[in-house]
Formats: sequence, structure tokens, C-alpha cells
Amino acid sequence: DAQDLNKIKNYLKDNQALQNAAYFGKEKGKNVIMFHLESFQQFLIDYKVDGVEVTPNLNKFYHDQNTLSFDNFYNQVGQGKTADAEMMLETGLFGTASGSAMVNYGTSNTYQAVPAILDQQGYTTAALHGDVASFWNRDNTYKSWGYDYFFSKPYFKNADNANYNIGYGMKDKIFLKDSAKYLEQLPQPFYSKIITVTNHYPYDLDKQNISIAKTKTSDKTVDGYVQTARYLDQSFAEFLNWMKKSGLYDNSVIALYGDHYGISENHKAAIAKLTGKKSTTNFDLANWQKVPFMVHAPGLKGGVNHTYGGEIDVMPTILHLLGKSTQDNIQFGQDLLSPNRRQIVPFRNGDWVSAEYMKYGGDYYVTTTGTKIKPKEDPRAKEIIDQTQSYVDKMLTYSDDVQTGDLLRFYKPKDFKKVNIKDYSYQRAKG
Ligand code: GP9
Ligand code: MN
Repeated sequence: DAQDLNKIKNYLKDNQALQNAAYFGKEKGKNVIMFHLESFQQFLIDYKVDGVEVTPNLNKFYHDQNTLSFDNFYNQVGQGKTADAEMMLETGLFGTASGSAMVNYGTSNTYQAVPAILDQQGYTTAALHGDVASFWNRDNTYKSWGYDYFFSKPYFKNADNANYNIGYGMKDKIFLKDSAKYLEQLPQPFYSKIITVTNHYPYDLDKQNISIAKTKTSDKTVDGYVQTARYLDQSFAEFLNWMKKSGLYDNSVIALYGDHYGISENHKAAIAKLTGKKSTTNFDLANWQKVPFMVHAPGLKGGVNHTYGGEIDVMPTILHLLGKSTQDNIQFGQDLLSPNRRQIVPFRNGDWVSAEYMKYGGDYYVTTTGTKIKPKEDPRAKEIIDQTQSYVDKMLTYSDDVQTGDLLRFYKPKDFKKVNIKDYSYQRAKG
């Protein structure tokens, strides 16, 4: 109830990170493209198979002088996978300990999400994805989040053409080409999220789209991963070319994020082969959870940023770049550019990574060296580890309280108007 919310609000206030004056508001009024790299992991950046770059275009974007690239950024999803990533990025709330928060709470809960916040700052907001609108309960949840438009399968004429489909939906190159037509008609400034899907388990790809050899781990659901990742890379490159030709590249923030791991921890032997190691420890598996997060804008002071963070931190990072403070929002992230952020990354199962130590799969390590430690034998480390664990447990519990108790219905950020889901319809107009 409202008392619970007050306790949470005060805790978050006491743990708030400062804005970064050098970046705050630098991209105010710019369009935003959130580009969802399905199942794309950080290890693919600058990765080569037999000397061939898997993702040359993403690598170039990652190293661009106007791209902020985070190389200690982790996925924090639970069973909700893509849906948990979307929940964290749009609301600053974690997914739930089990199930998908979008499915279980997306329709009925009150949210104060990025699309609604930016809508109220004069933005038009749109989500684009080639799957059916009801997958992960997106159609209902997006209304709670305040998306003006949701271009889903019925909006894509090629959606049912077998030649253009593979795995979970339309091939990304086709989807992105058709998506461009919707983006160029959006009133500006717009906030858009584009969700790709071809790079998805089990990573099948038709022959004419294959442009790199499979890896040779002999794990058949792993060895195609580099092929669909390279296809995604080419799809992104084609989209970027269109952005440049249409002029949108010069007045837009383009943020890329991997939503979660592609190769799960059950493939330890294959992971060892892909990373050139004899075996895979829990230290390796923690780092295996890294996904890319990159933000590009013309003139943005770029570079590789080593801060330890994750998907929960994207909302304050993006909104602060757009000059929108989040100090009045109930959200669990800390701006990745903040000078005093805690650098603690909670995973959904209560494990965590921090700048000093990490806890993963029941083991503890020094983060920068991989040295395994036993907290019982190291009192100083134990003190820090215990404090970190209680912070992680509190953040996850409080976020679950907000979700399961729908606590945001008791709250309204200053200068925010409550979202009325009846104001939204995503049905494709006939004709
Ligand atoms: C489904 C697509 C894949 O529409 O987003 O979702 P995932 O299986 O990654 O959660
Ligand atoms: Mn996904």
C-alpha cells in the first residue's frame, strides 16, 4: 500500500546517483532510436572466426568517436527474457523473480514509463516488431507505457510471406526496410524502439543469407550463432545507411542494446571453445552475461566506458541525455554516466557483479582479476560482500513489491499526467 511505497521512495532517494553535467541535456529534443539486438552478447564485439570479423558494422559503430560504448554492461533478465529487458529499459523496474512481469502485470498495473514521459515532453512514440502484437502481452503493456503507435505483424505486408520468414518472425532485413517507411512518417521528435528477431535460438538461417562459416564447437545449437549474428550486423548496417540517407542519422540518438544472452550457461563446453579456454568457471559465466549497450549521437563525446552497470540503468541514462531528470521517478537504475554511481549490478536470481567483487553460481571472485575468494577467510571482503548482498536483495524485493502490489497507482511524479490506456489503439486502420 502507500506506506510500502513511501519506504521504497525514501530508499531510492537515499541511493540516488548524481547527474553528469557534461552529458545532461546534451541530446535534448533529438529523436531516439532504441535498437534491440536480439540475443546479442558482448563477446561478439570485435570477435573473429578464422580471422573473419563476425560483426564488422557493429564493431565500427562501437568504436565510433561519437558512440558511448559500455563494456561492463550486463543483461539482468529472468524468465521474461526479451520482455524483462523491455520492462527494465522502459520503466526502470526489474522483471519478476519468475514469469514475465509484462504478461502478469502489463495490462493492469500503473507505470510511469519512458514513452509516456517523452510523450508529455512533446515526443511521438512508436514500437516496431514483426511478431504478433499479443506476444509477451506487448499490445496491452505498451498502452500502460504510453506508446502512441505499435507497428506489429499486421503492419508488415511481408509478414506472412514464407520467403521472408525464419524462426520467430520476419527476417530482420525485410522488417527493418519496412520499418523505415513508418519511421520516416513519424512526427519529430520521436522515440522509437525497433525489435529484431532473426538472431534467436536455435539460430537457423537460410543459405542465401549465410556469409560466415559456423563455429566448430560441435554443439549444433551454438555453431549457427555467429551466422545469424552476422546477418543481424548486416541488417543494422542497411538500416544505418537508410538513417544516413534519410537525414535521420544527423538528428537522432541511436542506442543499441543486447537484450540477453544468446548461448545459455548449459553450453559450458561450447562456451570454453568459443572463448579459447580449457573450461568455463562461474567467473566466465558471469562475464558471459555481458551484452552491448552503445549510445551514438552526432557530436556526442564517445569512448568505451568501463562502469559496471546493466539494463536497469538505461532509463535514467537515456532520459538524462535528453535533459529529463528522473529524480522524481520510482525507478531502480543509476545513470551509467553518473560520477557517483554504486556500480552494483543485481542479477534476477540474487547474484551480482560490482566493481570490486562478484557473486555468481555460489562462488565469489575479485571482479578485475577473476581470483576466487572465500569471504569467510577474508573479513574485509566479507564486510563489503555482505553489504552488497543486502543492497541487491533490497533492490530486487522493493522492485517486486512495486510490481506485485501495483504500488505506482499510489504515486504520481511531479509534472507527469497519469496514462489512460483507453487513449491508445494499435489496430491497423482497414484499407
Ligand atoms: C518474440 C521475440 C523473442 O516476439 O521478441 O522473444 P524472446 O524469446 O527473446 O523473449
Ligand atoms: Mn530476446
